[in-house]
Amino acid sequence: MRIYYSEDHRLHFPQAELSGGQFVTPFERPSRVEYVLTRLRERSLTDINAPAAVDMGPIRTLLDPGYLSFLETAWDDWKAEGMAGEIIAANVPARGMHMDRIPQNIDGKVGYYCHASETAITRGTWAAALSSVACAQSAQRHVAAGADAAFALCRPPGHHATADQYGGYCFINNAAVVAEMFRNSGAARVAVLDIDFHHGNGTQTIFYDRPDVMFVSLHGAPQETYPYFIGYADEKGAGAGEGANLNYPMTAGTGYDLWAQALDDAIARITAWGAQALVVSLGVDAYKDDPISFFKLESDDFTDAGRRIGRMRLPTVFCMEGGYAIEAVGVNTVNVLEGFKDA
Ligand code: SP5
Ligand code: ZN
Repeated sequence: MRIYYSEDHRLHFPQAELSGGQFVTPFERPSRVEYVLTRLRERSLTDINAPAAVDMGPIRTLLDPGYLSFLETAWDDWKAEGMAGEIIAANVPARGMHMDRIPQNIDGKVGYYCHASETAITRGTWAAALSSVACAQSAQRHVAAGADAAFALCRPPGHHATADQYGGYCFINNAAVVAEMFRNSGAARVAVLDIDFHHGNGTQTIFYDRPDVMFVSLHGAPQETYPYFIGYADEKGAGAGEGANLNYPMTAGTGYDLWAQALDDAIARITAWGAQALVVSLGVDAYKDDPISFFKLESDDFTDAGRRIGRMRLPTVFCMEGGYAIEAVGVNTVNVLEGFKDA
């Protein structure tokens, strides 16, 4: 399986994440992908390529122009305002306030364009986010040209980013861009299967009213975990998109038996719907030892999950999302890919 990877992910390395009332080293850190690379090489998956230049076309189609220009200049604007530290959102539009008036001040803009203050922006964040989506785009082109599958080793991840908000360690929604590109390259129906522990709120929101892209997510129940305010089972899509959104929220302690039942149901629904291409938001934070999650998957379970996904026999792009049990991220991620190949 071909892999796309850019060293430019290292340009995004915030020093601080607000967690439990303390600033900690972010869970989403550069070493995560080093473990994936090491494991890929150990397993002789060495077709690792730098991505082609980013194509802003599908990104501009999908995302808000004001949001994109905010991301591009946020660091310079923040520094120009005399801020000493990294960009962290402190003020957000809340109930009773204006949700649609964009402040001129950078501190206000940050609140407008952010949905979760654990995520900091630094000098290299924009460049890293572009390199991440470039990997996803190159993977999509490879599959659209006839390959069975490709793996985009994206960092930063993407599935929490909406058309106009960052958060959850995500800035540009890589999986959504891949889905859009599959539509443009001739797939009438594209499914996004999100197996990251967290609900893919960004991807869901971007495609919520679209009948041509189905979004399906297995995740921790919103009553119990981030992103808290979205990811319920009764979110089924809107308007023409009604029926093309499917959530499987699961409670703390969920193990592979229940999780795999949800996966099988998700796969059956995607197949019945008639998807012609598949995007997998591949987070491995459903792992039992993940420090910020509460499912109980074992490393071998990821191989089995990959096998089940592979049996769909769809052209597939895997986009790396979360996974924070750092040493196990490599094994668990590559297990999914190997299970897929062996299906
Ligand atoms: C891509 C992805 O997996 N994003 C996840 C974003 C999670 N944001 C909330 C993090 C909460 C961390 N606080 C955990 C305290 C651990 N005891
Ligand atoms: Zn996650």
